[in-house]
Amino acid sequence: MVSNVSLLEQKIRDHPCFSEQAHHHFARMHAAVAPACNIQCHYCNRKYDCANESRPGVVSELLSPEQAVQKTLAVAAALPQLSVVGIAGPGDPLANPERTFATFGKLAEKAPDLKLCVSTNGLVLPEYVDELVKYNIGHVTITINCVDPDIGARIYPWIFWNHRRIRGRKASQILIGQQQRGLELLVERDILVKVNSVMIPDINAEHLREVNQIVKEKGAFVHNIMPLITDAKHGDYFGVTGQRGPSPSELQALQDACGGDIRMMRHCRQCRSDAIGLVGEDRSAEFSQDKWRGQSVDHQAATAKRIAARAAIQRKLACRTANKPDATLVQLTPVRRSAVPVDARPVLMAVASKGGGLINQHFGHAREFLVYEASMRGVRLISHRKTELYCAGPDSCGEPETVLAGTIRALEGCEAVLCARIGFEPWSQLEAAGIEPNSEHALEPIEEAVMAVYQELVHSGKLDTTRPKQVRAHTKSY
Ligand code: CLF
Ligand code: SF4
Repeated sequence: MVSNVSLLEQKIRDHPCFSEQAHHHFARMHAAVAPACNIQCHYCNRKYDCANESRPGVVSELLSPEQAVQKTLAVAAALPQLSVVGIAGPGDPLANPERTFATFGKLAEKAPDLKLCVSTNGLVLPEYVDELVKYNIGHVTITINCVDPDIGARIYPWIFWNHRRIRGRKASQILIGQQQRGLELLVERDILVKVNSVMIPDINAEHLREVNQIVKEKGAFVHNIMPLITDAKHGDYFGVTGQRGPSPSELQALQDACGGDIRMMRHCRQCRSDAIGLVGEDRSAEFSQDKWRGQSVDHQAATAKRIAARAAIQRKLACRTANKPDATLVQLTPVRRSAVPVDARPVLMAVASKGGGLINQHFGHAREFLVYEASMRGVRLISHRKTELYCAGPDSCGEPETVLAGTIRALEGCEAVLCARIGFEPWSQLEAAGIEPNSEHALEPIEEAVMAVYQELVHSGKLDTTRPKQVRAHTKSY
């Protein structure tokens, strides 16, 4: 008999959003088949993708269900590490039920090895739970920004409900009721639920602790608190009225205050509704219509190849984590622990990685850095920081100072940066900024390398109880 733990393990181990470890290795793709939406969020402009999962200001290519299925099969044949197909926009998938379920129905038939996933604002979720079960949708995301209608009225100007537009507090009251009922029904049917919440300072930031408590009690599996990203250029209400988003330290403090016995997602990239690839990379440009239209795919061969590729990744991970009870928390070894001063302070380190859970990227080629915290408790992923490409090849090398300065700014608060290689110029400038470059752990697994560097820092005496001046000055604003 299969235990509940192993069933859960099977559900999450290759889902890049529900498992932090899986996001280094397994790819997802989004089928952008859902144009309409039934509510209005103050952080949304309908010209762009649904901002409940997507980074604002992104426009995806809308497909018919038939086109989406054809594209998915072509992508799934080209990317054997693909494990999940999600529908997350560009509007709300459940406000477009025919298109959404036609796509899922065909995919379940033609590529039954792929996990199906959907993301919704929750307004009509209770009405579609049976349908989700019917199509074997194992993972659902609900965006829940509040459980108090007075707060909701400041986020949602209206909803479209029973053929009428409803505004203000009443609208939020209906939306909240539907979201909570939808959550309860999904948990009853053993569907894993991720709750997304957009953190909006001075509106719902403090209130999200209560949201966290409630969704945790109701059985949500993971909570993903994302920052509001505003820009007047996006044309949404919050952007135009100057509503600010949270700073990285405000976001981290809230994520740390929540957590407890619910997983907190910290690796979300707010990806576009036609995203393809590992979380953190976007290969959608490689799959434009001319690449997959009319292409014939041998489904059986492609399915067998995917199954074999995913099994090989799982075997590799099993070997790597064989002696570690929790792969996301690499502990100090007991011998080392006894030698470390009990008050050794935590350290943030940036990591350049192309995926695979390894330190395998040149500093100058990184468009984003993963930020890990190493402490006496172990190593954990805190966030990611985006940056401009520092080195774009020989033509641009030599005059990239301003980009490098921007990268160093993006790494504020970090005391080391781990990468596969790094040039002399950035090395010196990072050191001058109080960030220690380190390429000694190239191609090693990230968590082990971060812990090894932490131990070196501790044993070298560099970690007294205070931080170096330059770094401390930076961390105030980060
Ligand atoms: Fe897509 Fe969302 Fe499914 Fe993931 S994304 S529908 S749960 S397969 Fe993942 Fe992208 Fe964050 Fe979403 S990183 S935006 S959480
Ligand atoms: Fe926009 Fe998504 Fe909100 Fe609809 S649910 S208004 S598409 S952000």
